[in-house]
Amino acid sequence: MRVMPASEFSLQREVEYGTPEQNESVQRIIEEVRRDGDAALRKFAQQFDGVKIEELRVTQEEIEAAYAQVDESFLTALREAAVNIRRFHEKQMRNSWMDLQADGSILGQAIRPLRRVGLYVPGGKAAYPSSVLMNAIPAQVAGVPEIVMVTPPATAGLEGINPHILVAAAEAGVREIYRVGGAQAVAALAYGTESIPAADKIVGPGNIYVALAKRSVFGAVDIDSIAGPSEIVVLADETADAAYVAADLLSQAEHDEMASAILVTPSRELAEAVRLEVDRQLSELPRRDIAAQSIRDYGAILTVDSLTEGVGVVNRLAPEHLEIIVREPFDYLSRIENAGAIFLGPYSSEPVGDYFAGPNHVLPTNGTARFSSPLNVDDFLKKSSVIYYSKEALLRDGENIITLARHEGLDAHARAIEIRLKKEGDQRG
Ligand code: HSO
Ligand code: ZN
Repeated sequence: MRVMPASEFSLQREVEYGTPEQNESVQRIIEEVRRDGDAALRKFAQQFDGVKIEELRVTQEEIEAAYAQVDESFLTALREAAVNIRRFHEKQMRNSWMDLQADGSILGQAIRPLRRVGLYVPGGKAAYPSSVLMNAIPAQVAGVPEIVMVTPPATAGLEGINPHILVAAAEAGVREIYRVGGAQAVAALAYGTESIPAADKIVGPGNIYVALAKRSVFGAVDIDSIAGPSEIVVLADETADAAYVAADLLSQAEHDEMASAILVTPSRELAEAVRLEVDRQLSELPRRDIAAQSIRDYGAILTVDSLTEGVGVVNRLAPEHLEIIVREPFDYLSRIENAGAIFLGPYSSEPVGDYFAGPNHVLPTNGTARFSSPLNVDDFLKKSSVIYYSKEALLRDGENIITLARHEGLDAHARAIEIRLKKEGDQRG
């Protein structure tokens, strides 16, 4: 792992917009699904997944069979995680509000859940039950009545859908599951087919085809942000345990070859100890090929003169995950401006947040923590403004409204107010 002064480092990361061929093929798939509906979904399942599909919807019996295939310990852990995730997201719930003014007017905001949300779950090795919980539970807490899941008909190395994914979906309250993946699944959720009614929003990670399809249907439906490779920055001082720091860096590096794991520290001793530890621990990892490449291409140990300088580096990197392992971690919290999730102290290892603590693990990547937030209940709510004007208020404000409307050359606007002022004014006077 390279060690260098932070001032010499810059993280070069490109947003993936796909090749022209990939974009073209996604457009073609979307158009075909719009035109041929279910028939197109069956055709693409045959073509891309090598599966002949009879029934698109996963049956209740299949979900029950999935329960029989997962370990008791998995189910227990999953359920406890779900409780924590639900409890955390319930804190985010907001209520409609109405404000009664002295003149009898009422202004407010009506908050409503989205009606139907589609959750994409990828089919490859990255079919994570934890991500099913993280995407579905906030929607459920928001009160979304229809949460549906789509996932490719065969999960890497398995005949059908990974039973752990089916169980996670059922535990998160997803009652409608379809075996369809790729760009065709996104198109089905956006525009609807005979068997799959259209949704209002599509969330969840996927490969480049899924990402391009989501970008393309955005506008017809809402989408979540498009996740880039995982990132972790550890800000640590000499009190940190090098083995812990190395282990946490590797926990993200193993996600994929383009994941980025960075240590920022004023301690030369820690820098050197972590460098050695990363190499030692890497050799023991089952996913060492992925992790090693990630560490080589996107990993770094950045030395700084002080923790204050380190905080500046962190804010510039705006990492998805930040761990602060220093003597007094809370002293630094208020100075962190850009980070998706902040883990404080030696026991808040990132996997605690990935799986269990309760906060969402769908987080802004690629520097977008500068302006966006973790997936949350608000992502599944929308607001309507509520306006009730009393007669008194209209008589008071009418002239101002007319002035602004005439200024914009919108006479019909002005008259809509005038007609009322005239009638109500006459009655009054
Ligand atoms: N760290 C990943 C989420 C995840 N980790 C899922 C394990 N499973 C992205 O934040
Ligand atoms: Zn992770």
